[in-house]
Amino acid sequence: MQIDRRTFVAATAASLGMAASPALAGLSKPFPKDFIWGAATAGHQVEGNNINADCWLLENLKPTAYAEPSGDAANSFELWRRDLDLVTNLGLNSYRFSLEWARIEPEPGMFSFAMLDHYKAMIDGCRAIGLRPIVTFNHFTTPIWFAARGGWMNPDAPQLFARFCDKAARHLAAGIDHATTLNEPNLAGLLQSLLPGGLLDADKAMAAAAAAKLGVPLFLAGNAIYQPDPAKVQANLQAGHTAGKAAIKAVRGDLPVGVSLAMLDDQEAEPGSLRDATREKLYNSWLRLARADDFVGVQNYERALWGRHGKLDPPANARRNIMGSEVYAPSLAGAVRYAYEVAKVPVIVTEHGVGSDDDTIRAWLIPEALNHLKAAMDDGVPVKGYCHWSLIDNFEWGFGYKFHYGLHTLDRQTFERRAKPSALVYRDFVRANTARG
Ligand code: IFM
Repeated sequence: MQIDRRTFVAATAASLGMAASPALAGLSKPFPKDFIWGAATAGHQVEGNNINADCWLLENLKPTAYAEPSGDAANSFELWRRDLDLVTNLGLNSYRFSLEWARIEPEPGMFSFAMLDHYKAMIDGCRAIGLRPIVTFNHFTTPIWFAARGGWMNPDAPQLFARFCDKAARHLAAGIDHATTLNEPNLAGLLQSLLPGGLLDADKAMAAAAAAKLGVPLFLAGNAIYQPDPAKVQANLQAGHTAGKAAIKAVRGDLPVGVSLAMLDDQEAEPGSLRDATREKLYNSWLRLARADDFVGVQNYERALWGRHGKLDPPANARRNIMGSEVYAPSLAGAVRYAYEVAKVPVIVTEHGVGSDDDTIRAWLIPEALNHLKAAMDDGVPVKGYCHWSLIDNFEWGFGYKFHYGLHTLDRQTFERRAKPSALVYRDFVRANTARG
């Protein structure tokens, strides 16, 4: 029996318990054929046994602010080929992953060729099956020795990071498609308005325990929420981005380099709201810095409604993520539009997704958000790609394995990955809405 595409789409949607949406039926003007369609992970969250990293030490400390240690994670250090297959099975053309600085430089100035070769194999492995590797040079975690020298509070931090970028780029840059230096370096400020109270104190106590254990004045992890001098950390991260990018560019000038920023879709809920002041505080200096980059990475998960005195509650009927925050499909496009307005360089969505045990929310969100993203592109915003966070359920930092962002489930004992229905929705959207030929 022959079925036409509309019937097929409706049948697929019905099998997923959804009505066929215009998103699945195909956009009138498709995404460009060279659009980057990807899924993302980060080393510490999926590799497992990242024992020289700051987070590993903190996860296994008393007191710790972590719900549980990362342990084996998804064992992607061994099983990365399986991960690449998951990406291609969805019909995507890109994989975003990160280098683990602590593996490559486990002691200051001691660089491991074996570990560089590991990441080279991943990059070559992507290329061999037609995937464009988007490589994050640093996704939060730093080596224990770096954190024990004060982390990003250390005035030497930018140069230490640039030295790592230089070594990594010499080994790896040839095969990389797009590189980002840092992941969400603006996050600490943002987290203070997003995370449950009490976490800041727990983070501070944990850092103090780590410093005492190592006999150093300050232990500051790459993902520390509590920072003794946030302005100094921001200045060093910005200098680190600039120096790291220069080091990568010195090796391969034509490699597109950017930085990935955590961005809400900030909306003005009433006149005189704190929206613009918040944008100034959380993103603008980074977005201005990104004007000198090849692209800016945008990572969006929610919107924020700003009133005169602070953030307002989401509407009562809002869909919610596992943290209780609103899941608002147009938020991605809103954040992307603002990033472009200030940075004025092309955008790559390096992360977008939802933390939820209810996969129907993810299945709803993906096509809806992508339709809004396409509308922004049709309005002239240059968006080069979209990477969904995350390829698989993984170690969600302080929340451990309780929070699920994956397109695939993860069995933590067998390491089996299984596609969720939302993964198929993403696959079908890409298939139906990308120009061919
Ligand atoms: O898991 C994180 C990722 O490491 C950075 N961006 C947000 C994700 C979901 O919280």
